[in-house]
Amino acid sequence: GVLMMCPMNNYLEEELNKRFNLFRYWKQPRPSEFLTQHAQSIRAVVGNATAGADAKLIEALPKLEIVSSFSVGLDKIDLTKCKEKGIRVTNTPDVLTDDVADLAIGLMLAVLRRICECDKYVRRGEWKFGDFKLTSKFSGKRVGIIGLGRIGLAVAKRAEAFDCPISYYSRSQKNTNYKYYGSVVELASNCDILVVACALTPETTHIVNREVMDALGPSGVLINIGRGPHVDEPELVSALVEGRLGGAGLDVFEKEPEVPEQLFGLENVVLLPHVGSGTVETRKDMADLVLRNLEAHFANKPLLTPVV
Ligand code: 8YV
Repeated sequence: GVLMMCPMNNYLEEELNKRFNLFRYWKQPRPSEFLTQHAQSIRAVVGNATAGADAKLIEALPKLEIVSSFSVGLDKIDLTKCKEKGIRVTNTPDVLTDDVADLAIGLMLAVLRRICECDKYVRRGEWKFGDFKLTSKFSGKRVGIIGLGRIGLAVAKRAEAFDCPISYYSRSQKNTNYKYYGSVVELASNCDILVVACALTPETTHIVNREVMDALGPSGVLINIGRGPHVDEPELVSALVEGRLGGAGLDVFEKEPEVPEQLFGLENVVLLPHVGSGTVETRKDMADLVLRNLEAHFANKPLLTPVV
């Protein structure tokens, strides 16, 4: 049996249902009774960025062999526990890199050029009463990236085409010509646009704190396409409300789908409902990767994208 944790993709759900004995966790009225009842038959869990496999779930499923995540992020999976118990883990890297990096650039342009506000201006019929006010140029702005992994590099490559000087922070310096800063505050002090593109771990939780936001400053822009908890959200809200930060483009939030309402009235902010990988093409590729990892596992073949 395969346990799907929450609704994520219709094609994936249909295919899992065709190929395996599929259980839908979110449809269970009594989750803990359900787990006790099927503990002996569930051998795989399919999770995503919303619901993965925490210690409690893993403990409840003694026959669990593999957790296959419909996401590149692994923050909802207890990896230590999986290692301990010999449970394999897979994710969906690479196939979503382009989409997430594209969206990061989209957010930069949307925030600086006020694309969403301009659209509202036209729809509200305000254009006939005067031109929209001037906005800020994107090309040539200094882009700082936290985390130079697959997605961070793809953002860098795109921003380079806009003549943006690139710098980055990561745990260790990478083999690249981009400028390295050994601290996030230093990076933020030396860029105009700061992008969060690292994995969420205990070390990177609130990696963008008040000090970092103040270093970015009143003309700086924060772009978060990582995870909500990378940013101290109450501090972000007050920095934006008080004008200590120039703007923000956010695809992720601390308590999704809750978004701080104080942000709704700010025109220097663009808010997206966690859609970084949300294209028809990429979600299909992610689903196929989950399916192929599960098929490989149950056929005793090498996994395609193993993490553990
Ligand atoms: C997905 C994501 O939003 O890959 C990730 O880490 O956050 C996303 O691609 C999500 O898991 C889709 O359900």
